[in-house]
Amino acid sequence: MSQEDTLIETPESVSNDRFVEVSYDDAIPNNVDLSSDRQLLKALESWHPGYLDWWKDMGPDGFQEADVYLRTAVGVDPAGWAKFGYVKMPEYRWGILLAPKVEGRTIPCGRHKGEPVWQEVPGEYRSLLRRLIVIQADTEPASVEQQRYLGKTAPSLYDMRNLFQVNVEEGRHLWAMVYLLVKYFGKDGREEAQALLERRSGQQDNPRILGAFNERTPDWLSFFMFTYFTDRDGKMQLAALAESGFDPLSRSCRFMLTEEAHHLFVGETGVGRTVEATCAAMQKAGITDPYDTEAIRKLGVVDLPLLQRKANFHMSVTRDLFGSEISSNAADAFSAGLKGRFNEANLKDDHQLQDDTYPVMRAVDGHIVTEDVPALRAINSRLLDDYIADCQGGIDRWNKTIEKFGIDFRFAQPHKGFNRRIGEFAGHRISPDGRLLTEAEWQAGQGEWLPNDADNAFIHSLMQPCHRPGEYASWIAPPRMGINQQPVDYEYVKID
Ligand code: BYC
Ligand code: FE
Ligand code: FE
Repeated sequence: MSQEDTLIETPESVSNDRFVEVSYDDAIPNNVDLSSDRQLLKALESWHPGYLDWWKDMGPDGFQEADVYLRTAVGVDPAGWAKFGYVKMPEYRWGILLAPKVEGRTIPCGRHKGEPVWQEVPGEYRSLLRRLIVIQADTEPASVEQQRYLGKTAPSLYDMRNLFQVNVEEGRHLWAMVYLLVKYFGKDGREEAQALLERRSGQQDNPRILGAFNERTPDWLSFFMFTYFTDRDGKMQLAALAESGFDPLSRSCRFMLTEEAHHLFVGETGVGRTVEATCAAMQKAGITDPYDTEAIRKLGVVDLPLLQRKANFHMSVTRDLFGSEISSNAADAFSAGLKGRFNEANLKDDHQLQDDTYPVMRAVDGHIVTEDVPALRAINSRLLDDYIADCQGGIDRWNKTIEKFGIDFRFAQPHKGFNRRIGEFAGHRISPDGRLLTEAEWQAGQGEWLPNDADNAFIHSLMQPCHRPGEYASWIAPPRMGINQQPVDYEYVKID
């Protein structure tokens, strides 16, 4: 059981007397005293129908009328911020919730370090700040669009419920960012809020902004890999934005991180349960060779090398989300105090980085080298390194399961430069073990490193719905415990 799970899935009752009450009588639940700002309320109320239309058009396909056992954020007290109950998704209470204000908070980094945080947008950084918020916002609906067809092939009602939980919360994250745009950025903020409902994941003429959010999430293995690896980019970026000197953004991101933990949990345990089903089936059939693909697939489980290829894909496209390792945009955002580093407050340096350097791995003249570059320009590189380290925990836990079954196989992260399209390694062909390759070597090897056609066809054949309470697909083990202490055979989604 991961820490993320224990952190998150327990609260049932709510006691938030120490916090601003969230009113659920309002159309838009909030703890930002929306009713006292008529202009803002009006702007959000006029955005709301478009949001609901987007949800109906681009949110989960089917199941919109089903009762889903969802948690809804009803406060921001860490000891009890959510309640659980059956909800039809279009009736989910998407609210605007900010973490409590920290009195006396100061800007943690950059040239304004130590000055009081901003409660209004600092004029000189307006467009830089808006761009960061828009990019963050854009990923939220994008992921819902990517995942919209998965309900139909859910391997259990438990998993289906988790999918929908993640989806409604990504919808709430969109609300969280739209609130900032509309409240603090006037007319162009309202225009950006509208554009967020118009871009579409994967659509050629009006795609989502960042690469990974235009990829397909065609099956449940992709979903679990996405929630483990790509939602973890969300965690890292939100943590960096939670350090922002623009206090409303910081408070917004701090509360979003609370919800994010469950998304990561869904990913980690989803992959973990898949690994478990595979190992158990291999053991039962007396198969010890993890590469005996044909025999393993006949058991209706996913061979471990295929899971590694899936992971390789999701890790590499997600690493691209950190932007160029060496970036003046990132230097500007840090120096302006708009975006910090991961764990900024606990880092032992001057938080201004004028004279510091940071080692960055690059491909130079046919070799992969590590060079010291000015730390300010290496902010993205550092966050990427922190991300890669953060990914390892779950991978180690998956490997423990494999080890327990005595199977000779271990998952590993590919080299940082593997399959990259953005940054230092874009345009280079690099193997998972870090060799610079010729185009011909890459073409010959890529079917072993990334999901190939046979893999995709096999996964497709496995994705058969299991929609009766307590039923789990052959390829995934039931969870150890249910949601909010319900049993694993609970009717998490009532389909009729
Ligand atoms: N694809 O200096 P550069 C989440 C663009 S996930 C396409 O290299 P910078 C979630 C870049 O925009 C977290 N374009 O990078 C997870 C720029 O374009 P412009 C999302 C890309 O600016 C799961 C140009 O290349 N939040 O929450 O330092 C489910 C040069 O930029 C890509 C954030 O990302 C790419 N991969 O860093 C649901 C936080 N990478 O301006 C939700 C906010 C770069 O020249 N965003 N470009 O047209 C940021 O902090 C930064 O914008 C980035 C890029 C880290 C994304
Ligand atoms: Fe999110
Ligand atoms: Fe998420």
